[in-house]
Amino acid sequence: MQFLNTEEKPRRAAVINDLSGAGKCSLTVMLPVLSALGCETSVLPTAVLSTHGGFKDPVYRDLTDDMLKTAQHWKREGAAFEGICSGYLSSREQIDTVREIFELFTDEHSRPLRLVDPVMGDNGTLYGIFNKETAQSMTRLCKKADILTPNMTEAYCLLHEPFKDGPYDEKELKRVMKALSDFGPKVVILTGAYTDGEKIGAACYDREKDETALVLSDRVPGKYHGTGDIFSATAVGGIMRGMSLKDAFRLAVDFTLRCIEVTRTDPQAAWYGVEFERALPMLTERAKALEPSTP
Ligand code: PXL
Repeated sequence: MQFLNTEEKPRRAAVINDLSGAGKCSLTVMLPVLSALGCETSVLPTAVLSTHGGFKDPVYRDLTDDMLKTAQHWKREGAAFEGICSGYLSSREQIDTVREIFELFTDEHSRPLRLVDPVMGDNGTLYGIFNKETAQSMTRLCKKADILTPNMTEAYCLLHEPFKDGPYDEKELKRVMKALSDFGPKVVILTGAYTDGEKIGAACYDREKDETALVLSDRVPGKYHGTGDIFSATAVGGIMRGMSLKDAFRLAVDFTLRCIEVTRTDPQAAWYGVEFERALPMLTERAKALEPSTP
C-alpha cells in the first residue's frame, strides 16, 4: 500500500459517521482516538444529533444530501487521504454514497485504505432500519472494503446465515472470517467474539497470510456505547501509522478494554459513553514510539 504523505507529516484519515452531540460515540470518539495516534482527521458527518441513540427522542438533522457534495468539494480542492472509514449509516442512500466516495478517491495514483464497520445490529437482532434492501446495500459496500469489522450478528447477516449465539469455537470464527473475506476484504475483524462464557474479545483474519489471531480478556457485563467506533478508529489509526496488522489489532482490543475498565465503576458512564479520555495516554505513548527518532 502506497501512502501519500512523508514520514514528517501526519497520516490523514477521512471518517464518515454521525455527530452525536451529548453522549460519546461515532465522530466524537473517533476523532480524538485518531488524533492521539498521530493521524490527521477530516470528518464527514452523515447526520447531526442532539445526543446518541441511548437518550430519548434526540433532535436529528439528516445530512445525506451533503455527503457526496462534501467529498466532491474535498476532491476538487485536492484533499487526499491515506484512509477512509465508515461507521453507522442510517439508510440505503447513505450506504451507497459511501461506495461512491470510495471510488471518488481511488485512481491509478492513490487508493486509500478503506475500513467499513457494517453497523446493522447486535445480540442477534438487526436495528429497525435494516431490512433486506439496506442489508443488500451494506453487503455491496463490504465488498469494497479492505478491512471489515462486524460483530457476530452483522457477520451472520452478511453471510445470509441464521444468527448463532456463542460461545464460538475457533474453527467457526475462522470459517466466518474467511467467508467474509471471500467478498473482497483482505482483513476481517470480528468484534464480540468469544470461545467461552467468561472471556470476550475479538478475532482477526489476514487473508494474504491465511492467519488468524484471537485476543480475549475477562468479560465485563453491560453495554458500552461507542466502543465499536473506538475499536475501529484505533485499528485503522494503528495501521495507518505503520503498525503491523497484528499489533494494530492487539492495540485496538487493549485500548477498547482499557476504556471499559476505567468506566466500569460508574454505571452512568456506560450509557453516556466510556471515559476514553482517561485511557488516551496509552495511544499517545504508542504513537510517540512510532515517531522517527530525531537527532
Ligand atoms: O456507536 C454507534 C452509534 C452511532 N450513532 C449513534 C448511536 C450509536 C450508538 O449508540 O447512538 C446515533
